Amino acid sequence: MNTPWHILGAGSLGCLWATRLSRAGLPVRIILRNQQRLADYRDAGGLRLIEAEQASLFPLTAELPATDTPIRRLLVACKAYDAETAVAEVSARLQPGAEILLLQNGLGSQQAVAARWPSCRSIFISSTEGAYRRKDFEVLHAGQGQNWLGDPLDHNPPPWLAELAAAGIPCDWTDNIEARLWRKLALNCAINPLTVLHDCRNGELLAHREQLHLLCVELSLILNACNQAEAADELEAEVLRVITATASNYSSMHQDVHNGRRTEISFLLGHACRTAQQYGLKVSELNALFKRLQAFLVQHGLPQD
Ligand code: NAD
Ligand code: KPL
Repeated sequence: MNTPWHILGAGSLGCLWATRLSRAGLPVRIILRNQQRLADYRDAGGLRLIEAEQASLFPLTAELPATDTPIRRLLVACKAYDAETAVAEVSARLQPGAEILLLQNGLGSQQAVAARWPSCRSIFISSTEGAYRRKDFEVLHAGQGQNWLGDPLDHNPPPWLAELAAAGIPCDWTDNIEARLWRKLALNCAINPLTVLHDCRNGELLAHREQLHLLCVELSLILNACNQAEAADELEAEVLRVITATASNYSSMHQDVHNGRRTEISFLLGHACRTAQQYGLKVSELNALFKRLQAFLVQHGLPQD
């Protein structure tokens, strides 16, 4: 019998993973926050995945955090600010040596989970796939991408990696997952806050080249200081490339703010500024950007962390 995949967080990426794993014949159980969400899920009849305009329904088993089924493999698909609390709610069910896969953007939440549950194996994931919820329990697969998986403490890939590929989940193992996460964090720090403050699409940032340059210089300083020289390589050129390739898109942070949703700022720009402080680095552009963004969020009735 295959080890069941427990999916914690039935949002965009959680649904995208759960439905593809189930379609491949693997046992999947989704964990919903409370009785109300469970009742809503039962009314919906399952998870719906929309791909190439085709909708498919997956009536997966759903359960509450407090049930007593043991967990050997847990995919945490919550936002970074919810991840540690969500894992805590199911921690009594985690078996010794259980695997915790962490799908969060940014940095900080993965390290918090890995440090708090050291008897589990924490696997970090950096994802460039795109999905969004059309309504509760209905997800649209909007962008092809890649999932990089890695474990900073153990470079051996897990034996089930091929299961993911067979389920149509694009994935690769990396010995340096932190470099991948740092690189994405740096791109997000250079692009996302400016799109919020200028209320613009990614492409319009090309009018702010000097500011982008200064941010990339400071981000590279941070990356080099914390041994992530690989992630600093040609950072500014990649920022400009991403801005051009996604010119007509709104960044994910812009979309969050526009829709009145909490951002993951603490795990992106906040993490970069805290790291600079730890290393005694002077990063006045990043600090000023962080303060302006926090003030903007407060003015718009959103949490500043
Ligand atoms: P989402 O908001 O769509 O889904 C998160 C889900 O977690 C929600 O359904 C929420 O109710 C649930 N949740 C929160 N706390 C919970 C708890 N205690 N118990 C059970 N469920 C709980 O988020 P998302 O867009 O899927 O993003 C997840 C992570 O993946 C984020 O860090 C995001 O930045 C990253 N990411 C998302 C995408 C994307 O296209 N959506 C792409 C790349 C990376
Ligand atoms: O990942 C992104 C986002 O919008 O969050 C990109 C497109 C790279 C912009 O930072």
